[in-house]
Parts: sequence; C-alpha cells; structure tokens
Amino acid sequence: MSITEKIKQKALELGFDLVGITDAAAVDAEQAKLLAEWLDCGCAGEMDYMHRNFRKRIHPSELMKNAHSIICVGLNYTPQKIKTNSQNSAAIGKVANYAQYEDYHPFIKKQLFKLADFIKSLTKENLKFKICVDSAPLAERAIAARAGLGFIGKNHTLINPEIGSQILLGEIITTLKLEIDEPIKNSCCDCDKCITSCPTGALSADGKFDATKCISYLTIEYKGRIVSELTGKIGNHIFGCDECIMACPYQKNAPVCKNKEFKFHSNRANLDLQKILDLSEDEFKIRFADSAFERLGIERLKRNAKICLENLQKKK
Ligand code: B12
Repeated sequence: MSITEKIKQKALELGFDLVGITDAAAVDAEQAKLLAEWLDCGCAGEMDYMHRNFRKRIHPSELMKNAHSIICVGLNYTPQKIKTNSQNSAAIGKVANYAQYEDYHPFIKKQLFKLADFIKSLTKENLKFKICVDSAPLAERAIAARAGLGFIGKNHTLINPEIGSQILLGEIITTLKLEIDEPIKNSCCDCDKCITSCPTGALSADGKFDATKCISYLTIEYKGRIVSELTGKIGNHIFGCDECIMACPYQKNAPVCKNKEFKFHSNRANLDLQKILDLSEDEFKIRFADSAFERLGIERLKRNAKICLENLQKKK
C-alpha cells in the first residue's frame, strides 16, 4: 500500500466520510476572480475577515513554506430525523443542522492532529503540517472540489453525489509529496431548486451569492439590527439556515451521520422561543457550551428569537 493510500485509509478509520488529496497550487484564476468580485460588490457584508489575507486564501502555499500537498477531509453531518412532540404548542425556532452537534472546529481539528501524528510515524522525513478548519484563510470549498470531494453547486456548497451537501470540511497542508486526486464532474445540470427555495433571494440564477441577504449570515454573523425588509423573510430560523441545502435533490436520500463520536444534541434542534427570551447568561453558557452558539452570544440569540416570534404571530 502506498503512503497516500495508508493516509486515506487512516482518515476513514478516524471517522471522516470523505478524503481526497490535491497539490498546494493556487486556486484557478476563474475562482480567484469570483472571490475578488464577491468581495468588491459588498457581498461579504460585515465579514471583514473575508477581506483580509486575499493572497493566502487563493495561494495555499502562502500558508506554509514549501507546502506540497493538501489532504482534504469531509464529515457528513446529516442528522437523524428527530421526533417532535405534536402535543407541544410552544413557538419553535429552527436551528441549522450543523449547529445541533458539538462545535465541529475542535472536533475535526483533533482528528486531523491524530492523522498528522500517523503520517509522521510513516516517514523519517522532517515534515511540516498546518491544520485548517473553517477559520484559516483558505478557499476550502474550491480546494476540496479540486481534491475530488465533490463539486460546487448552485447553492454554493460542496456537494458529494452520494452524501449531499451536509459535509463539514477540514484540511492538512503539508510538505509531504503525495499522489493527487482528480476533481469530479459538476452535476447540477439545469436544476434551480436551491435558487427558488431561498426565502430572501440570496442566490441568483447568474451564479451570484449575496451573503448580506443569506439567513445564515443575518442570524449568525451580522451583529446589527436586521432591516425590516428581511426580518419578515427569516421565518422561524433562529440560527443559520438549511433551505438551499434541503431543496437540493442530492440531499433527498443523503445518508445520516455515522460518526458516533461527533456528539449530537437533540435539545439544540428546535428551540422554545419564549424560553430563549427568558434565558439568563449563566443558563445560556451551560446549555450551549461547546457549540456554535457560543460565537453568537445570548444577545443576538434573543434578537433572533424575537424576530422568529413576531413572524410566527403574524402567520396566526
Ligand atoms: C464566509 C463563510 C460563510 C458566509 C458566506 C457563505 C458563502 N457562500 O460564501 C455565511 C455566513 C453566509 C456562511 C453560510 C454557510 N456556511 Co459557511 N463558510 C464561510 C467561510 C468562512 C468562507 C467562504 C468563502 O470563502 N466565501 C466566499 C465565496 C465567494 O466563496 P465560495 O462561495 O466558497 O465560492 C468559491 C468557489 O465555490 C467558486 N465559486 C464562486 N461562485 C461560484 C458559483 C458557482 C456556480 C460555482 C460552480 C463556483 C463558484 O469560487 C469561489 C472562490 O474560491 C467557509 C470556510 C472557508 N475557510 O472556506 C465556511 C463554509 C463555506 N461554510 C460552511 C457551511 C456548512 C455553511 C452553512 C451550510 C451553514 C448554515 N447551515 O447556516 C451556510 C451555507 C450558505 C451557502 N449557501 O453558502 C462549510 C461548507 C461545507 C460545504 N459542504 O460546502 C464551510 C466550508 C466551513 C467548513 N469548514 O466546513 N458561510
């Protein structure tokens, strides 16, 4: 078995669903142009970090001197269907599926450190590794697509034909030279279900994505008061949004997450909006420890809960 094959086998043993390898070359010029245009048109809104480190984001080798390969992994996070209590008449806020698990950043990083240790044990070379999960300035979807993990769909997510879109990504950039994979074919065809499903029109037919309209951005990243033209379209999404993902035909028969170590919290799926409004700071810290909610904080969670309640009351 080659060293590349051993690494891939180990990644799967560590609980990842997908693994692929690409080189450390820059993302292709067309994608770099798309990123630059996206930034220039203000589509990143107040995510200032997206404007920093542009060169690094498209040149992975600038994140590590003498980088040769990038090992890309994917973790399927499609949750089990949760039984809801039909007797319960409480007003409920919906939480994006990924946020119903423990915070994925430390979870994936821990597994990637184990993978890096395994690689060190295979060779006497003095190797370097850089582990990236979300927060590093790296165009993760473009790199994962190049490593063959999936294709980038019209909903802008990386879609794997067998697993769908609900895949969290992580990478190891390394000085080790490995065999690389080929990208797979883009199979979105003429479907536009994701575009028409977006309640706020964040996705458009010309391939553009305006994050400032995306419910995920508005409810998680945006710190200010959400404008009234958009609050009514947020529905009862209290944290993030999966509409464009769930509308995708590739998501229809997606297998559920099989990684038993990736802790799922069923009490984070549907939040009782009134209880959220009554939550104290201490209760928030206990209930949402080690979760994506920590990034949001209690104030913004309550801002979102109020919007959801108003929207549900209007519907009555
Ligand atoms: C900023 C950010 C956001 C922003 C902006 C999202 C966006 N589409 O850019 C907000 C807060 C809205 C967001 C939301 C979500 N995010 Co986010 N986010 C990021 C982050 C940090 C950077 C993304 C980025 O570079 N955006 C800039 C745009 C221009 O890049 P892009 O859309 O990826 O496009 C690139 C290519 O796809 C290509 N391209 C551009 N336009 C087009 C158009 C077409 C048609 C094609 C084919 C290609 C193409 O060129 C671009 C440059 O390389 C990444 C982590 C990372 N470091 O990469 C996570 C990441 C993309 N997010 C992730 C997730 C899970 C989500 C949510 C599903 C969470 C949720 N349920 O609420 C939603 C999905 C929303 C969506 N439809 O994209 C995952 C995506 C995994 C996957 N399978 O794709 C990532 C990779 C984090 C991770 N490590 O797993 N996110």
